[in-house]
Amino acid sequence: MSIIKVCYHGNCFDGVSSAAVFSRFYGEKINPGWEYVYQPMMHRAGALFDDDAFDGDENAIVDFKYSSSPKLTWWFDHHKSAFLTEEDEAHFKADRGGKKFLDAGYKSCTRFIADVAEREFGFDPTPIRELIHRANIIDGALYESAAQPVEMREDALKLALVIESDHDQAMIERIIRDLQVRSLTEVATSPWVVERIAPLYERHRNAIEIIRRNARVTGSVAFFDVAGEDMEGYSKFIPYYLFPEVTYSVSVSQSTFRSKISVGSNPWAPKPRTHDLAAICERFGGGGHAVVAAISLAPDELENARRIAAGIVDELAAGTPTSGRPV
Ligand SMILES: [Mn+2]
Repeated sequence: MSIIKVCYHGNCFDGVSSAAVFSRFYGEKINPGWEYVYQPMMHRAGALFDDDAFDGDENAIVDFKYSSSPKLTWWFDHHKSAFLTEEDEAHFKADRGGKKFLDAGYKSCTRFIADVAEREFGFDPTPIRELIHRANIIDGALYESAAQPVEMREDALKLALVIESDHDQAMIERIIRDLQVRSLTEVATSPWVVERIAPLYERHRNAIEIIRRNARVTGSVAFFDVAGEDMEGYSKFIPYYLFPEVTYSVSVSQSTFRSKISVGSNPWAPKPRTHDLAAICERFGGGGHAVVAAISLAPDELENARRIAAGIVDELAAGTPTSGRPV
């Protein structure tokens, strides 16, 4: 049987939803009956794609950076920093295959895929509208308040918690497959999802306390260094729940595969954002969206990460936006 390999942004609700929507579209409109193989992609220092990532008969990347590999068949992304290099960007712009798509104006890659598939390939997204709508709210941070994602009362948000912090790849794949054929609520309330929630929710409550203890506010910036704490995949809205007056948050964290600087902006801030956070992070090899971005360094580069984070805190706290050009 032929294989469609789907590489998606791992531990991300939009990445998982994108994989589900792409798969449903692919099975209905492109190659029915092909076998799906899924691989999560994570941002890290250096090369993002291993040679063996594109080992399907066709290969797709959704909600993640571009690759100029000749083996890549499909690509959908909505990130402002979609390319690792200028060569990759030129390669994409020269492509005339009609299967690679970028639009940084979209709040979620999930909706982007659904819209392109409907417009260009006659795909009917009606049965998965709820998923598309939810992914747009979650990835676009279109919540009423910071309390909504942090207090996590809705089933879809509990499913997002599982997707963002559980590392059981077989279970995440089951979610991707189920989201193609069952309603979001049904998937979110499946016993095999529900049983994962309690320990992750406990960890989430703990993350709130760790951030409360470690954060210091400078002007309109909340900064916290949580290297050494078990904090991978913590909710990016926690700082705005704790410090609703800030405009930005900057943090340093560390895991087995990276030291990470996260830079975000408060969607409910009394003082609006004035800086392009993707441009700031691109200066240090990172990227993302204007409203939220990150830099990944090697795991042993923690001190360097701390230095970069301190510089970004100063820049954001000073208030005047600087250019996105390298300094
Ligand atoms: Mn996304």
